[in-house]
Amino acid sequence: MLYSVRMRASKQREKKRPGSGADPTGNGIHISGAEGLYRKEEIAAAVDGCTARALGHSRGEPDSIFITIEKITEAPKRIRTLPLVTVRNRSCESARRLIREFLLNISVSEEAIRTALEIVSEPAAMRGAAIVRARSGLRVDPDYHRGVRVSRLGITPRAGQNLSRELSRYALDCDTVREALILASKVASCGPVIAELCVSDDPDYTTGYVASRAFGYARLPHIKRRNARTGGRVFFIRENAIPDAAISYLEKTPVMVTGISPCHGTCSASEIIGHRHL
Ligand code: WAQ
Ligand code: MG
Repeated sequence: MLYSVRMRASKQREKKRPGSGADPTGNGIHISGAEGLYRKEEIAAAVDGCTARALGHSRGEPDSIFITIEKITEAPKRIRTLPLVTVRNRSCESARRLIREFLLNISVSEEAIRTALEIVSEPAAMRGAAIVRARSGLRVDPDYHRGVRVSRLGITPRAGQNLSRELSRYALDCDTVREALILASKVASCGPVIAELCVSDDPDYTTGYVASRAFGYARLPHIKRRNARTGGRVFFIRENAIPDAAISYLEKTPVMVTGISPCHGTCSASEIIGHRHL
């Protein structure tokens, strides 16, 4: 039997003026979140890990930490991670160009890319992701302040060990990379999703990624400037997809990573795009 353990930590606005600024929902400013699927005997350690993370976060000290533990009755869908690669990039300006290059190549429109870049350039208040139609660029998730939170995802201990081994070849075996790759792999396993763009909301984490089934998980260094409080995630869905079906899958369907695809070092964008599926 598996349990979903998820955490969200938030703080109230510092200068309180009701109804103004970055906290229109009254739910507080998002600090950090986490989710995983665990066996019963793993829950205590998972909760400890969530608490430590919430209390030690670079976005600030939370006023409240919510940890939710739910029994999962459905057998999780088993997936592999996306192949991982790092894109050669030296500046924020060229990162934008590379994002466009990747996304245009898989038929995400200029319009949709513009919408997405605006979303991830906002000071991050969302704790979830925006869903944007890949041609019209229309944003379709129902709650703009919250976004859609991908949940009920995990990795088996064995696959976790294999992933650590792969990532450590490139000195990338840390929670941030592991969790982002697991999340992106669930998102990519959602049929209507064509691609994802992610910029961390952590002020000191400047690497983001573009991901898709076509070219895998492509890490982009210098996707934002150091100390910027911007960040966010955007999932591009097929123009005619039904958003509710995708949202329900992303939020509710349990997905477990049971296999690891190869990880690669640094490559140029054209090498990655030219070798679709790596
Ligand atoms: N579901 C949907 N959106 C989420 C989730 C989730 N479970 N968790 C975070 N987000 C959104 C939310 O808007 C955050 O503001 C934004 O993503 C960034 O979240 O290979 O650290 O946890 O070096 O700050 C990517 C690169 C790091 C890792 C991503 O994201 C690498 C990261 P963060
Ligand atoms: Mg963060």
